[in-house]
Amino acid sequence: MGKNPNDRFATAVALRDELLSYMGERGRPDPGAVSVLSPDSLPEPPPLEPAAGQTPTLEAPTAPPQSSQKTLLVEAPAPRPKWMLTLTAVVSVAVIAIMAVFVRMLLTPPWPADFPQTDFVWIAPGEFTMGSPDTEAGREPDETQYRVTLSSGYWLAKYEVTQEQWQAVMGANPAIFATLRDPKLPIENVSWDEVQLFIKKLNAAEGTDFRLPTEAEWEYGCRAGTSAAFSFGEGNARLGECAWYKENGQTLTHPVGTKQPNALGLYDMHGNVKEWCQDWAGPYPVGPATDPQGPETGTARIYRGGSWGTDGATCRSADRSFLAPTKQGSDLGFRLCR
Ligand SMILES: [Ca+2]
Ligand SMILES: [Ca+2]
Repeated sequence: MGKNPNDRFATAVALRDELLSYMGERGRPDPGAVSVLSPDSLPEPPPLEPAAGQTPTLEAPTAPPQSSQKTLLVEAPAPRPKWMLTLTAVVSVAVIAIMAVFVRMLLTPPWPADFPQTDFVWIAPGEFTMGSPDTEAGREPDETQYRVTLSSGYWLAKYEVTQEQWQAVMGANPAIFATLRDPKLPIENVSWDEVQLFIKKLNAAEGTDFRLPTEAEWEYGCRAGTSAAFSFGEGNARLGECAWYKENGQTLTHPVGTKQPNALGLYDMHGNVKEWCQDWAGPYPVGPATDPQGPETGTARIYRGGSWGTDGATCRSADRSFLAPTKQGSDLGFRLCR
């Protein structure tokens, strides 16, 4: 009599397992030799024939390889998840961006990349008589002379700050004469308070210490060692060569540096636009002073030098004027100091 069907099935399974085990041993490469095999030289895996009536079993793709390097070489790597590809792309872009910023920092000139280069003149420490003598034509009572010592040297800009420089820092051009579309025109129509914002922003971007000159620093630079009404001498005879003022200004600003400079190489100290200084307005000290800064407080700030709209007398080295720090004018700008 035949065996119980269950017993026969069990026997068949045992035989199959033994066969599979045997074939597995034969087909498995010697672990010691695997490392020198190239994928081409690897033997084909032995075919596994399912036993009759059995459904072939498939290993789950994520099951860890049984032996090894052979499996690693033959199997295609599992595709990376999408999130990993996205993360890789994001990290790559970030790294490139950081490198670009770093390279830009290395190549950046001392001004912002789009800030036109400007020049400064070194003014050495020294002494001078500030104000004007009673005999000077056009003088006013607030110009009482006194002796000033400037104990430190400083850099004073050769030119008035231009519209393009203001635009580069502030992103806008508020000048009344912006309509003339010449970037070398001096900036005007900016209040003392707005000038402070410009300087603060420029210094924050550049790590510099630009500021407005004090009134004493301005006059010392304007005089360039002279004591006459103008840096080129007395009288208005040469004023037209050295300044844009009421007689030649045509009621407009003009590109900076287009008249003769003074002996220090400073342009437009007389005329073109008036120039804000640091000091609050007030009377001069009585007696000599070192590094005068003006009154500690006040309601108006000093400006100097006359403009395209003023007469010659207002362009004198000693002339003083003042205005509330919130006010602007189409003939009022500034130059930088540091
Ligand atoms: Ca000027
Ligand atoms: Ca005056």
